[in-house]
Amino acid sequence: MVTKNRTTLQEYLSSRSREGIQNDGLGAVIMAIAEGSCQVQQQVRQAALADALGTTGETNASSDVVQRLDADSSDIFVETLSRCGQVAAIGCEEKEDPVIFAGDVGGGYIVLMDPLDGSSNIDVAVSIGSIFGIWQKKPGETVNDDSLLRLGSEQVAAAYVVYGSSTVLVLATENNVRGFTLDTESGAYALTHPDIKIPDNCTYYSTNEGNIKVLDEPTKKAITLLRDKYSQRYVGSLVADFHRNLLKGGIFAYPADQSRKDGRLRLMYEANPLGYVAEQAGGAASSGYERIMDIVPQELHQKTPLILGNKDVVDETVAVIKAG
Ligand code: FBP
Repeated sequence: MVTKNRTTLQEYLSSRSREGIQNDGLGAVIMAIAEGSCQVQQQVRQAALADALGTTGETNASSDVVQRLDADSSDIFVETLSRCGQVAAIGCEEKEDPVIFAGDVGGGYIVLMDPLDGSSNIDVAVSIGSIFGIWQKKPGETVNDDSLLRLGSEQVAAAYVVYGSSTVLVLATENNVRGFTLDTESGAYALTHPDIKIPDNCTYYSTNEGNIKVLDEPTKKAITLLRDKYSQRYVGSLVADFHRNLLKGGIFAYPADQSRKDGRLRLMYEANPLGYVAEQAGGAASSGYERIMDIVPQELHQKTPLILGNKDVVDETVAVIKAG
């Protein structure tokens, strides 16, 4: 078993709660995410064989067509998170309304999730992922729909999973980002990336160049500057593009454009969690106008432009956009 000499995710979380760094409840939420992702990665890898590809024929709150695996992944994570007994509410890309666990069923955490990110890549065997933002319920709070509209800066943890050539779970807590790779033999996640810091040098820029024709002039100028300085990589799955750039140095940009004034990506379960990971790893996340973590949310499924990655390059890009 390749995990033999490695710390497993469970061992890592147990040691943190033993050291009093983090309470057990958060550890249980992370393990519920890990358990769900094991089921999802299995479904993703077997989907064509099980005739589980294709769409449900429905659209979600963002008017995206829901893939069958989107819906299955959502059900899987809602089940594992509710069963862990530590979650008070879940906000999900594929569900119009929050799932709220009242009374003693509900625990102390609020989870916002994109259960399967990169929908356009699901049927073509390209890397996809799952994204989670984790907030702590306010003391004595009776959770309702508004309880999910929290500032990104109030997150206590964030995590994402990449289903690529390997399955990797990245967990961020305050000033601490680690990566765990799934050992498909033992079914356990093992520590493979002990202390992730975004490299000083930016190597890649990731953006859909096909949108350049619908960008305003300042944003077009900003993207052109990135093109002149860095090598392009764009998978079309936010998680996969972000993960590469986090490990190798890079910037991801999905700015606003003429038809999408708020961009394409969602604040609560895409921009906030990955922005939190980026910041804990020494990077930055902006809408092009303000820090993502400072955006006061109005709606569960609201969108935001997103510029994410090496801090100095994010700041430069934002300065060009703001300069008008
Ligand atoms: P979902 O798949 O979760 O809806 O996420 C949106 C997304 O697929 C991102 O993963 C990706 O970065 C972006 O849209 C790709 O958009 P486009 O196809 O316009 O480049």
